[in-house]
Amino acid sequence: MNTSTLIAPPALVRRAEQQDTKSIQAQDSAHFIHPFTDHAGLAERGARVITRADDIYVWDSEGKKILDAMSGLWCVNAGYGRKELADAAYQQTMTLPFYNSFFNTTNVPAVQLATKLASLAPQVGGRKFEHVFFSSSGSESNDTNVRMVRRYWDLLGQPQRKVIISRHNAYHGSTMAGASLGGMSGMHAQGDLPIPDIVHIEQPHHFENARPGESQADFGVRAARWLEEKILSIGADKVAAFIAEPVQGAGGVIIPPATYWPEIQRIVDQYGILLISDEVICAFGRLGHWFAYEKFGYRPDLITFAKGVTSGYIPLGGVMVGDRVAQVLIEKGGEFNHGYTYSGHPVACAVALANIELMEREKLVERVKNDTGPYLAERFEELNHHPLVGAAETCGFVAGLVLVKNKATKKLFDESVSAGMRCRAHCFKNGLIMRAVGDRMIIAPPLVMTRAQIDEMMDLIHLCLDATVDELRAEGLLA
Ligand code: PXG
Repeated sequence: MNTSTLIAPPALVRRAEQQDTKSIQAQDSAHFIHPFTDHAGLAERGARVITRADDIYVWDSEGKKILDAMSGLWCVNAGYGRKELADAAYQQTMTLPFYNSFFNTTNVPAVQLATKLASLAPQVGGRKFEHVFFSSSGSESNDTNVRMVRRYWDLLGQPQRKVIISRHNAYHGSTMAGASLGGMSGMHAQGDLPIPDIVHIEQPHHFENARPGESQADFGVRAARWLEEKILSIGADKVAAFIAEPVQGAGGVIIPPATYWPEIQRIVDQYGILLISDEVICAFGRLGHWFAYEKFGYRPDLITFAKGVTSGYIPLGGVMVGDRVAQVLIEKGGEFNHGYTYSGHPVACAVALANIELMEREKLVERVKNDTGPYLAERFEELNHHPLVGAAETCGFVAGLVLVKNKATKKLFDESVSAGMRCRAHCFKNGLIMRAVGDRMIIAPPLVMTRAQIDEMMDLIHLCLDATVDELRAEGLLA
């Protein structure tokens, strides 16, 4: 058998590549409904067509090379073009492309991956993670969390414990439960969300939420106590769980003060509520650890993961189930009436295993923790001297900066100026993908990025910030 014909791109893809950008854009606009997209606007502008990728770069259909400082969408941790991952998918597809894990059945890659993940999740304060539930995305995993948390309290004879507390500006996915858990007002405004029994507290964002002159440390404790106030106002016996990202990603890379997580831990312990750590972005090396709770030293009961587990090469997500919940579900629970066709998908699990092996071999997690992460922090710190930057900070391999109108007073631009979108346009023009969340510019580079590539990225960031300053000054929007 000639294997090269088997892994060649299918005819449809080949044909698409031979078409010109305009006709792909026309077909796109005629048939493809994109996530989070204004389609009338997209039809006018035409979508950017990304055709291939290698290492930390992607290319568009016009042949333009772009440094992808967002790892696709926070997920291509191992970088693009990793043959090991393609080989793993190919081998597993030819061996067993699919079989379900319902009805007393299992498959080898899923068992191996669950075992591997259990070995990677560090034990903190005597809590262990020996069980994994698989899904295909972060959203599905958070739906699983809602069902598991409710089942847990039902089994313990406390069915009135229903309320899950989350935070404004959190992102936990786009399904009904995911979007409800998330704290994005624009999502809640469409379709009567949140669903009942999900409530939100304010985020621990020092730049936006601290009082004038309040230290990071004081603010961190005060922000955590919003959780306690909420628990007391609802009644502790009605609260099931608190869910949070270790560092808020889609909300704009919001890094909590060091005092925040220890105080959160005190509060969840005091009131006995479950803690869900949504690590869809933060796990698999993003913060220099396999799982991010280790960095902050807290003890979750459930951990959501997705994205980096396969470096985004194939959809896979899941929930690491801590022993507190697993024991109750397994010993008291009987059948848990929940599961997805693709729970434990053999090809996705095989790719995840290959991805983890690759990350271990190349010591990517250690590199981010001890070498490239600190170097990125050092280089990003320089941006605090840039006239347009109010505050720039990093945590492992995520980083964010806020664009300000007045550096001395930290005054923000009017929303109508769209400073972030202007900056983002300069980034694309100059071959850099950086995301704008309002006027926060954020990055989450592939973990394979070298020191030299960090320098290359920083040169581009400086160039794009300078170009944004020139544009704003030319229009009289900046002094
Ligand atoms: N939790 C967190 C913390 C996430 O970041 C999800 C759950 C949902 O995962 P799925 O696989 O269902 O998308 C995410 C996803 C952005 C952006 O604009 C971020 C995500 C997804 C789409 C856009 O930064 N994160």
